[in-house]
Amino acid sequence: MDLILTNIGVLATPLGKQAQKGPAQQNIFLQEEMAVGMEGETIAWVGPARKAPKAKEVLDCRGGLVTPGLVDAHTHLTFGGWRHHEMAQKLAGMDYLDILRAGGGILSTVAATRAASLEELVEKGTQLLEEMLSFGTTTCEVKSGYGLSTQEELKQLQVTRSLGAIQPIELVSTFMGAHAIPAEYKENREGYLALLCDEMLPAVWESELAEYCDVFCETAVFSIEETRQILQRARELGFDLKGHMDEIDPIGGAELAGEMGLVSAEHLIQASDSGIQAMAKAGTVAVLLPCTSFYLDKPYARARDMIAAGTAVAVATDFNPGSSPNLNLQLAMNLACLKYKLTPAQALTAVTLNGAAAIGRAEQVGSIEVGKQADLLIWNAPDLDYIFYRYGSNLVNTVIKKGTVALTR
Ligand code: IZC
Ligand code: ZN
Repeated sequence: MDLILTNIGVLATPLGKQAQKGPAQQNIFLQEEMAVGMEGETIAWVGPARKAPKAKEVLDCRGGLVTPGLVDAHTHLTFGGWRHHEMAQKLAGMDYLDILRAGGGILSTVAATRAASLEELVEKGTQLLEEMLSFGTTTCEVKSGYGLSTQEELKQLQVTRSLGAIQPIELVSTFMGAHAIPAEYKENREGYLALLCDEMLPAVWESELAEYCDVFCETAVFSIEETRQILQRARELGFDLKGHMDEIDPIGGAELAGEMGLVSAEHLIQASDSGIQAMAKAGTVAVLLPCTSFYLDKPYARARDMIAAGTAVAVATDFNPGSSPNLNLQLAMNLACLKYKLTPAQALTAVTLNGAAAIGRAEQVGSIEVGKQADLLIWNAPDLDYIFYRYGSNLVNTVIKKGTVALTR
């Protein structure tokens, strides 16, 4: 054994290689006096501490909680500029879509991202990922969607590719050219849809820079019919599919997610009962984003109804410069507990195994089991309840990524 974790206070992990839904979302492995052994990048042994095998290196967890590394299944991580100047508009009562309609919001980030060089975006992304790692994120999905032209989208996706190669957090790349209609197509929606379907999607697929395709299906952004058309084209090319659905207005996004069998649907604040049932039937993971509800002062998604209906629930940050300028997944965990009323066990599953399932990584990460990648956290916490209770502090002590200590605080 290369490395063994001893003196673990409590080991807490979901189990399995697929999303845990319904009652299973609550069924985590929770045990004191355990040890975890690693060989190379892989978990090689899990069992009672008294039976722990010998190892080249021993890491004393000093009675702390150990969990899988956190999986942030929804971020818009690479962008130019910030949007703090929208604070005054926000406080004066303009909401998210008002700001977008006025040419700000996403479109102001598009201008700043187009103006930034690839190197500048990589530099900025590196700093953000360093901060994320310190909060315990070891795998992270990253969307494009601030380029909105073929060349600029490819640039943004290339930034994600470069970032994945130079720092420890593993990145899963999503193409989101259908994030907004760019200013130059304001009077020509059809033209932008044609560009997306006939040029951007094939070029991105050809580039192999993205695995998923996502669409912002929302009032004044992309309609249900447009979303269906874009996702259908993406599916024909070979992309796996996601959708920003029913965030602000209930327009039938969850129903479409179920009908088309998307891998995940995100936000779902306004998802209807029939939409939730359609997702449960299709096995679509609900990726819920409580930091966005908090920041936009909107209602919270009906997480418990979703679990009761048999839909797997994941929780992510939605880190982006507009509606969720927070990259700390621990805060999302606290809100999931306090606002969605998930139990600590359900919330842990939501930010580990179910997050991994939402981005097609449940066979590799998201739980502490022999054969899985050795991505683990040692917490400054005696047990699982504590990390959902002590909100506002960074409680991660040590991050282990692929069997190597990536960070100790
Ligand atoms: O930049 O506002 N919701 N897209 C959909 C976002 C938030 C990101 C943004
Ligand atoms: Zn988003």
